[in-house]
Amino acid sequence: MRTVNIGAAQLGPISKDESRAEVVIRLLELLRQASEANCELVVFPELALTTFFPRWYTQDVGGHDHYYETEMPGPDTRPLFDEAKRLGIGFALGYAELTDPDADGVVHRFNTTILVERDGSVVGHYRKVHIPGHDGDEPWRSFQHLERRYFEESDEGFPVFRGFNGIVGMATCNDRRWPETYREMGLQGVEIVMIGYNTPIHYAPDPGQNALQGFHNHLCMQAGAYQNGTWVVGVAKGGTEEGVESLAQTCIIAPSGQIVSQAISTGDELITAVADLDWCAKYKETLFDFSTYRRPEMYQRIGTQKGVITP
Ligand code: CDT
Repeated sequence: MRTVNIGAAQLGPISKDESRAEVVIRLLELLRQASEANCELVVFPELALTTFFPRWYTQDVGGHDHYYETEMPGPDTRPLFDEAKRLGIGFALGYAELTDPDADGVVHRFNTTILVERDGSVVGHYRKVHIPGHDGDEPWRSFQHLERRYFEESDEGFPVFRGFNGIVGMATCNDRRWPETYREMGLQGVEIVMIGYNTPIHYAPDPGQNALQGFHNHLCMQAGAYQNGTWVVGVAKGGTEEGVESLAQTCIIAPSGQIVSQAISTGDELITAVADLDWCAKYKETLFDFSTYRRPEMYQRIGTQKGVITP
C-alpha cells in the first residue's frame, strides 16, 4: 500500500509588522507538531511568510518588493529547510517570488509555491496561473485585492512531479475554483494536489457571496478531488489579519470527494490524515477512466476559447 502521512499546517493571521524570522518560528512549531504526528509531508498556505500585502495599493509596483523572496531558501527561511531535512519531512511553502532580471533587464513577480522532499531536495515549484482581483487603485473598497498588480500570470501551466511515493502537484488559492486546474493535473495522473489559500470572507463585487465562502471552498475542492480521483489538501491562512477576516476551514479531501480531516480553529493549527494513494486508482480506473470515457474532440472550446461566445 502506498501511503503518505500528510499534515496541513493552517496559519492564523500574519500582521504587517511581523518579521519573516518570527513567522518562520511559527512554521517550525507546526513542523515539529507534524513530526510528532509522524507526518512525511506538510503543506503550508499561500504567501505563508508575510501578511497578505496585495490588499494595499502602492503607486510604484515595486512598492511591496520587501515582501518578496529573491532566493529560496534565503537567510530567514533556511532554518525551516534545515529542520525539515533533520526531521525527514517534506513540505510545500507558498511565497511571493521576485526573479532576477531577465535578458531584457526586467524582473518578474510570481505567487509561487516550492515543494521540497524529505531529504531537502527541491522537487519543483508552481507559479499561480489564475490571478484574481484587480490591478488599479480601487479606494472605494474597504480593502483591496491587488493581486493582478503585484503578480504576473504564470505561463508554466500545472506541472506534476514524482515524489512522496506518488505523483503530486500544486495550485494556489483562486486556482482551486477552476475545474481546468484539477483536470490539467488529472491528465498527468496526479494523486495529491496541494493548495494554499488566502480567501477574504468579504467579496466586494458581490457581498451576497460572503455567506457562501465556506461552502464554495469545499464545493470546488471536493469536486476536483472526486472528478480526478486525487487527494486534495486545502490549507488556509485564516482569521482576521490587519482588519480583514479570511476563511479558515483547512481540510484534507480523499479521492472520493469526502473530507477526512478539517481544522476547527481560525489560527495556527495542524491537521493530519494518512493518504492511501492507491485509493486514487479506484476512481481513475472506473468511473473516471479518462482513456475510455473522455471525449476531447467534444471539448474544443475549452482549450481554445477564453470568454463566452453566445449563439
Ligand atoms: N488569494 C486568492 O486567490 N484569493 C481569492 C480571492 C478572490 S476575491 C478577489 C480566492 O479565490 O479565494
